[in-house]
Amino acid sequence: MREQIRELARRQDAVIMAHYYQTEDVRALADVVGDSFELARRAGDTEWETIVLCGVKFMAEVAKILNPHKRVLLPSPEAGCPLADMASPGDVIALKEKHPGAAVMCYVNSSAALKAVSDVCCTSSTAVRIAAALPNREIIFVPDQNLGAYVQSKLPGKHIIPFEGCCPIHHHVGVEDVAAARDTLPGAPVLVHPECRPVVQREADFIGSTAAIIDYVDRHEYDAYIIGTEIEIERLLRRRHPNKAFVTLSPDMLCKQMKKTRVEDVFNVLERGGNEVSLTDDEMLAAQNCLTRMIELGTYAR
Ligand code: CIZ
Repeated sequence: MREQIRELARRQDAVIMAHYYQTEDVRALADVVGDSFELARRAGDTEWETIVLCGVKFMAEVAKILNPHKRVLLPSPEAGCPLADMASPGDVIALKEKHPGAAVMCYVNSSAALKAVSDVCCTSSTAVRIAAALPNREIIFVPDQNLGAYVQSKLPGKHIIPFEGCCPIHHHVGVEDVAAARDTLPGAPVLVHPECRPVVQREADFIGSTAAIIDYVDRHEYDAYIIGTEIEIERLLRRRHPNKAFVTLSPDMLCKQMKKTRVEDVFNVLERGGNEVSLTDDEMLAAQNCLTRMIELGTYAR
């Protein structure tokens, strides 16, 4: 099936992109593997006619908004992100009325409608630098409260007004999980994602996006690491560093939505078509500015 997928992609001038949280067999099909920022950036760069986005709905929407004339296919159309639907445009409008001088920054894990009412978008790898680059002191941050708190901790001169959303996978881990993991792998550094709660962030040796966590392990010489993000990152790191030990903070850090895409779905979407992301011109136009600003400020930030 792998061969057939490659051939179908070649004939349709399609690029296959996969998020780090996709399973190994799906990532192995991809021309580009990365975090949301990298996928968004490369989707905009690419000369291909079709983008097959192995990830969740908001990622495919981002690719489409940045490339309105391309065909963007989501192999598993039911793969969503619970965080993306936590805040509505109405919530942002209400916050804007309360804080008229504030910029609205929205995490990429959000709907196209939320991006349309935001001034700038960000990913976890770019949030701090993009917030720092904004002229406003007050920033309404939607929808992830923990990433908002992380940005606030890094930029005390700013006033971050967080929305109360969260990623259930990251939010549910606690300090007791950190203590248990430290007992399992004594001396191993604890690397956590900023979607974890501030109490957990404070216990960590390093806080960073998936790309930053992978980079940290690549650059350090410890024998073992404790990983505080979706379990696929531990699996990816094990393959990359077979002589090192890894443990994820909790076995529950598994995003079922990210695991919905199977190799067969990639085959089916290329062979039969369908599952094409469809947004109206108005929806795309309204959300575009916030994403192009993210790419500009985020690329500079990297
Ligand atoms: O930005 C992303 O792709 C997500 C969901 C996490 C991360 O830190 O890469």
